[in-house]
Amino acid sequence: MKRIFHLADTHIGYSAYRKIDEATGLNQREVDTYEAFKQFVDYALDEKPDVILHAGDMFDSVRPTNRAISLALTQLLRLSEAGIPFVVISGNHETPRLKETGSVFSLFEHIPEVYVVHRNKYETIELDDITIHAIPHCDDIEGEKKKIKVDKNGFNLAMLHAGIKVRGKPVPVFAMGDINEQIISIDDLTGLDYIALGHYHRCTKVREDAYYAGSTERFSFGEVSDNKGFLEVRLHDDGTRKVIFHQLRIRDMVDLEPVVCDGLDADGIRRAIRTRILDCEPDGKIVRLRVLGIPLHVYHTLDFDEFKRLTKHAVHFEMRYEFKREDGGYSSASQSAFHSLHTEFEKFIDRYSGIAHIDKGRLKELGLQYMRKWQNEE
Ligand SMILES: [Mn+2]
Repeated sequence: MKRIFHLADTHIGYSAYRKIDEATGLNQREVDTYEAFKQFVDYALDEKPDVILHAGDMFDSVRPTNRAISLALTQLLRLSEAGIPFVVISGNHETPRLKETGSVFSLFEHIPEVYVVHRNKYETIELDDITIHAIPHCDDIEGEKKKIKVDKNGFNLAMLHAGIKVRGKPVPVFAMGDINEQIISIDDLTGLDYIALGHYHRCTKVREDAYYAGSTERFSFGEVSDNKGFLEVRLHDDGTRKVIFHQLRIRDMVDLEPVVCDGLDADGIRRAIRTRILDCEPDGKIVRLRVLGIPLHVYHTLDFDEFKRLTKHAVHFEMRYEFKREDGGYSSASQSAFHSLHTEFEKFIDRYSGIAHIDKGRLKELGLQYMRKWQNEE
């Protein structure tokens, strides 16, 4: 029997919101990604799997900070010293657009038991009777895939970082909407014992032999209902397999039940908002509260200072107010406890009316992605 730990999308070095971790003085969300990875490594050291597969986006950006690199290095050395092989492919977040930029992964190449695959092409790694067919994020994933030759002696594993389209469905089903993501099919990948996928952030069984491990943290409210963790894959000698999800303990993210203002008077609305805030015990959490159909005159009577005071120990508390328009529809403006550039940008897009032909959700997503990238490169 072989035991494989499969994880992906740790996005080490990600940061968001303005909350600072008091112990380290660092961005709280950055610390959270470090903690999640460390927690995984602690678990691996206790359980000693035969191999660990990291299916890409280990780092959040092409140029992680020295701190992010140092954190990753420390954890990889712990695994290396314990003799646990660690194989990682580069994902779309950490693959440079220009080859001259060089990959951060080249720093890890000389660590015993650590195998990094980042050269824009398919590579194989042999570990005793396990063959790992690894394809990093690259220009021609479809072409590289064709090079996979399954060796019938021993176990064959594949690693890929991409969105997957499913036969018979017109739209890519497992995609993130990143500008540079690759969307592929895995219909032609057969005869492997297991395919470890990265990129899609929700842990998902795509096929009997192919899974996304999902990310190890929640990176947007779109992931609010996901459990995060990694997969343990047990491959038995008789060809059967068992896949077990292990959940990591990570920061709470809550999208509260919206306050619906219809039928409430001004007092009722103020009380409802206050109750929602207090009931969710926001300290240390990432929270969003939507207030739907609030009349403008009531909005102007809200005690924003009080809301700020009640939510000041949250890692992030986002209030989104949607106003009732004359025609019965909603127009939204969000008031965040923290007016970050991100929030201001989202508010601007929400309010801007000259772009009816543009998908605002998609525009926001792209804009936020660029901002994160600039932030990381600074
Ligand atoms: Mn990705």
